[in-house]
Amino acid sequence: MAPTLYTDETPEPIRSSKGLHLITQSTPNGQKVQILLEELKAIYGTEWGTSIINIGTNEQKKDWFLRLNPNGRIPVIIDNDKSFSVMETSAELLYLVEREDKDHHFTFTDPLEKSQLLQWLYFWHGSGAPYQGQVNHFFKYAPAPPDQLQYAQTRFKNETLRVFGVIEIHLSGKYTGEPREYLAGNGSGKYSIADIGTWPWIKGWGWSGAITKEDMEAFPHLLKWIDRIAERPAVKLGTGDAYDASKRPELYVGEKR
Ligand SMILES: N[C@@H](CCC(=O)N[C@@H](CS)C(=O)NCC(=O)O)C(=O)O
Repeated sequence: MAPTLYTDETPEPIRSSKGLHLITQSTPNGQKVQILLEELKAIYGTEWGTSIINIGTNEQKKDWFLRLNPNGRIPVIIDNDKSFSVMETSAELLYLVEREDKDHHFTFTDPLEKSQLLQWLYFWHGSGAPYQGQVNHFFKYAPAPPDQLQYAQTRFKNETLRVFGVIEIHLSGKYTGEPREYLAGNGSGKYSIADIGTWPWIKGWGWSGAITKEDMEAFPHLLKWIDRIAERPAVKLGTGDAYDASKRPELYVGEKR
C-alpha cells in the first residue's frame, strides 16, 4: 500500500500537487535544491511546484510536515508520481539527478569520477555544513551571555576555516599540480551536484559576521570558485526572487509570522 503523504492539515497547494513538489525556504539548504531544479529545467524542461514555509514560525515541526520529513527541516522534495518524499539535501540532489538527469549533465558515468562526486558531496554534508551552521548559530542567534559563547564561537569558526582550507587545497591542485574549476571530475573537473551541494553555504561565508575578508584571503581558489558558480543563470534563478516569499506571496503556505 502506498504511504499516505498528506492529511487534512497539509496545506492545500501541497495536498493537491502533482509530479515533483518542493517545500523550501531560500536558506543555503533550500537553495541547493532550488538551484538543481533550475538547472534541470534549463536543460530538460523539468517541471515542479514550489511551496515556501517560514521556518521561523516552526511550521516544519507540525504533524503534516513531519509526515514528509520526520527531521522537521527544509527542504523536502515530494514525488507525487511515486507517493514518495525525500529528506536531506544530498539525498534530494541524488534523487533528482537519478529521476531527471538522463544525460548526466550534473553527475558522472565513470565510477571513479562518480566516487569523487560522492566524496565531496558527503564531505560538505557531513564536515562542512554542520560547522558553518554552528558558526551562524553561535554568532547570530545563541541566547546566552557573550562570555559563555566564546569557546563555541572559536571552535566552530576555526573548524569552518579548516574545512574551507581542505577545499582550497583540492581546488588549488597543491598536491596534483593541476588546479581545478570544480570539485569533482577528471582534469579541472566538471560542475556537478557536488558543487551545487556546497556552494550555497560557502558563498554566504560573510553572513554571520564571524569570518572576515582577511580570513578569506587564505582561500583564493575557493573565492574564484564562488564567483565562477555565481555566474550561472540557473544559480541566479535558484537563489533569486522566485523563492523570495515576500515577492511570491502566492507560494507561501502555513503560518507566516
Ligand atoms: N541536514 C539537513 C539540514 C536541513 C536544515 O538544517 N534546514 C534548516 C534550514 S537551512 C531548517 O529547516 N531549520 C529549521 C529547524 O531547524 O527547525 C539537510 O541537509 O537537509
